[in-house]
Amino acid sequence: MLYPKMNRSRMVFDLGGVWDFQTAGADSWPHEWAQGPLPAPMTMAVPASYNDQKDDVNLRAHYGWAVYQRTFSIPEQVTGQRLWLRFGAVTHAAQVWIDDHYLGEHKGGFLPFEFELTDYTMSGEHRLTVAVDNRVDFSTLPVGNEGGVAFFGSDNPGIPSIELAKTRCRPQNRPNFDFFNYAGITRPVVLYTTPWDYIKDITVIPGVDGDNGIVDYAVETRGRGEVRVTILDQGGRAVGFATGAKGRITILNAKRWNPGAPYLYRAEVAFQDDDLYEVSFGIRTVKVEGDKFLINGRPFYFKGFGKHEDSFFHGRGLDQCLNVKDVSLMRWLGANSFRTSHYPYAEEMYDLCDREGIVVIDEVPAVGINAGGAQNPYEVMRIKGHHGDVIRDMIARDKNHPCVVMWSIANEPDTEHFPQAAYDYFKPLYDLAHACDPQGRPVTLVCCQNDYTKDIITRAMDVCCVNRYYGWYNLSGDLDAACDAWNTELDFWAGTGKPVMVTEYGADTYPGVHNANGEMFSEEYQADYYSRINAELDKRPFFVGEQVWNFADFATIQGPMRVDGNKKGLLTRDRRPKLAAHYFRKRWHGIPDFGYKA
Ligand code: GCB
Repeated sequence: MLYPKMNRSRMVFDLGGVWDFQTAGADSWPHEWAQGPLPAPMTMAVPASYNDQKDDVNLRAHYGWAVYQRTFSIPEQVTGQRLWLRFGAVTHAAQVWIDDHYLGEHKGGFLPFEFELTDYTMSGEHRLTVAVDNRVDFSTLPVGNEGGVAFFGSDNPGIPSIELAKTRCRPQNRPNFDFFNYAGITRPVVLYTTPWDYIKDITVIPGVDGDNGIVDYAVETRGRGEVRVTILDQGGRAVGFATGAKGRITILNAKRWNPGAPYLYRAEVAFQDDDLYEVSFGIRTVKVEGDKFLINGRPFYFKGFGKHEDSFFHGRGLDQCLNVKDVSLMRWLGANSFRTSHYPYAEEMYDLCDREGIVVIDEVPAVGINAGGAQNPYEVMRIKGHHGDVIRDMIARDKNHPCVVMWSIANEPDTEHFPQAAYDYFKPLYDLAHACDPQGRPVTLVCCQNDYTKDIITRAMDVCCVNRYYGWYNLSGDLDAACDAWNTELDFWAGTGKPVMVTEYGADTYPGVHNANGEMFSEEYQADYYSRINAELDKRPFFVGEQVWNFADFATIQGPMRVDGNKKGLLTRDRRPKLAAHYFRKRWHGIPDFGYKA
């Protein structure tokens, strides 16, 4: 799906601002609210998560539907054009009405969707109503626990007072994942126009032929007519041209897009004399060869993070200033990459990473496919169809970004207790991801700390990505034992002949806690933990990357496992470096992007 852009054939109108908002019931919302102004609205900023915008525990812990509303009028200049209403993301499900017309619904909280409004472009004021459902359960991605009953902490089954109290708890979301379940209209809402006959999609497949760049392209249009494609370099000079909806263009002596040294070309697509759209792309290749991860034919080493879209007040709402700051901090740290744990991020972030040369592992919101071995998640969870949809939609959205070098189809599913079921579930999704990607990027699944000898799906991926907490959740506080465990496990992965990387390892660290003995939760422990483990990872030639957990501290549900959120950040939630950030800064500036393990 193309990102809305303004140019001489298209207009974009931002519907962001302060909307009316009202919470509704757990299972439904009164549809008559769409027929007029909300009965008792409060103000709410869009885009942003709603949870932290007011000082109200009922809003933070709200379970179920909430309704947003605003009015707008459509400028007369759009007459004769098609008009579209597009949402960057609404978490987790949305029902949309314009005036008295129901436009439709969308499931999934992290990908864009749109409706054509052309038939409703009459003059006067329009009322837009967006109902939002934040509930997660066995049918959603990310996965929540069934029932929506509040009870956090260790379960003590059988104690009468607790059992009785549980039945009286008010319903709450029980996410099966470790980040706060922020919800709302979290990304931009826009109206945009296209001409009647218009460009629907553009696919760019870069390649190389010696010093030259090859651009295979495909343009999907509505209506018939001529397609003309001009390639512009960064200085705006035309360096290639073709006509036709599909074709190949050669760029002589093309400059490569490289991590840390990006170069972007633009494909300017014209359709008849009507529509125009410009897409940025980079000339770069990505390939797994043996146990190496190659970008532009050279062995790349991932230095970076698992991240979250998470910040004070905004929750998971788009914050461009924060994104720019985060990328700046990545460079300050000498990092070159991150994973969009645990959901596709806002499109604006990928544009930024294209421009800044930051490498991205792009992940679908498939987190929580794990019932701790008690149940077979592949039987009890009703997610397979939706899982395929989010893979398809994420790749369709992000396929042209040079920053994206790999797709992650899940985080920490159960691959140990039901290994064959996991294989049967994920192998078709792995094949689907490959089939969807015109650029043929590698595909992975990020595996949980478990009995890796039983897991048969992780080793079937193009890159084996492992999340490991030796020295934290296991062998807690004993770094000798943690290094020992890592080495035993690395001997196992060496036998797969594949590239292996760590996509999560870390230690909760409360900023300001210091300890001469380097004990857990202190800043010293976090720094020692990483320096000891990295020394072991460095010895393994097939080990292609280290992504720490996490870039910054982030919000989670309250419970006895978390002190004001997850504190495994190298940075605090307000982006101040902990001791370990200084350790990594020194380390990563000394590790080249390419050839570290050559
Ligand atoms: C994990 C999860 C991540 C958690 C992290 C932790 O394995 O993938 O979502 O936040 O561990 O800190 O426990």
